[in-house]
Amino acid sequence: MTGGLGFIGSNFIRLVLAERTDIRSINLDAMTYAGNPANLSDVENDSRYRFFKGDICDARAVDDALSEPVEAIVNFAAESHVDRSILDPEAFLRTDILGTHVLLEAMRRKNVARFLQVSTDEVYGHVPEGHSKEGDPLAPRSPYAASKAGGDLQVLAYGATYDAPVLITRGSNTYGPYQYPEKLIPLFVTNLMEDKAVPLYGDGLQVRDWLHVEDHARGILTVLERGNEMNVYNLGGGNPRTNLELTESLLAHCGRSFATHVRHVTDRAGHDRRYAIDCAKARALGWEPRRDFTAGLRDTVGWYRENEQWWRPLKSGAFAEYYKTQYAGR
Ligand code: NAD
Ligand code: TDX
Repeated sequence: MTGGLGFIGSNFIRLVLAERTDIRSINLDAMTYAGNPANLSDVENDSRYRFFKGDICDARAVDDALSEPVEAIVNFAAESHVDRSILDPEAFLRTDILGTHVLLEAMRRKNVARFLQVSTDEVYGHVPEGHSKEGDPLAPRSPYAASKAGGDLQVLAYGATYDAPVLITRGSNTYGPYQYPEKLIPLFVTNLMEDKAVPLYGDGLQVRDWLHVEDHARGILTVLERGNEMNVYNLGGGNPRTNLELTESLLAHCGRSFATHVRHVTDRAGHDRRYAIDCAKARALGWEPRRDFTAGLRDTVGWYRENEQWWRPLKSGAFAEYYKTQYAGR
């Protein structure tokens, strides 16, 4: 798999090592700012796990990682943060589109039996009402979402043109342990722990559907093992919340008040108001989210409280510079 030092990929590897004793995992990751070896420090010595440092856009690095035969490629590697895609889209086009292409070519060269592309509900764009189904038109509205949609379209085109054994999952907003603290939940929780205000975009009435990372990882594994080729599967948490509601919950967990710890800031450009997906197809494979959102959020806040040594170093250095660029004067 690729991108296994990131948030969802590392949780996926941990799940597979724990629950599929017959599966070996090879992880190709470029170690960008989001790729963190500490995410897998507990399994790095497991003999069923092997790490290759390399870029998915580099065909030679991909071939090195595929020097022994593999049964499947699961592509988690991506530039994944919408706000960064607004500041600097090029890296998104490169990894999320070109990188996907390089992996698809490697799949063909090496006759890999299955290719799963990890995608996102953001490719459907803003959904004013109802729930997006897998066959709905793609209408991405951020450079990130457009790059992911470009990746999805290539994957499906390889399926149609070369009869390639491809699958796609489209997950909703994911939360849980080991999430880089640029995304809403870990950013807000760690800011509150540092006694800093949290930057809420616009009116805070945007709706996101929250999925625990263990449920997301399990959904990807279910589709990998039981999904039908050339099919897309939505994986949603079924926990729609406005950012305002979520912020209130996080403030309560951290014992802070709205008046002192929320800073209203200018809205994100092109900010999608609502995502919502229909997950009947994935449910028909036997998958459903297991984690209750109230308990999942409480446990997640608890994890960041107990793992300061994991997130504190991430918030200094380059992140502090990014934070200034993204939020100062907003
Ligand atoms: P992340 O940013 O935490 O991790 C991305 C990983 O990919 C990092 O380890 C990074 O080093 C690696 N990477 C980046 N560019 C690379 C390249 N060119 N070559 C090799 N490795 C590279 O991302 P995440 O939140 O774990 O997301 C994983 C996947 O799931 C992404 O494809 C994302 O689009 C998708 N997704 C994320 C969410 C979410 O809420 N986080 C929801 C739905 C879908
Ligand atoms: O500082 C913030 N203030 C704020 O109000 C940040 C970082 C976010 N927000 C809002 C924007 C969104 O409406 O919170 C919501 C969630 O924001 P993010 O955590 O940046 O996630 P989002 O933009 O919804 O995208 C996420 O879910 C889909 C992931 O980053 C993507 O990788 C995934 O595909």
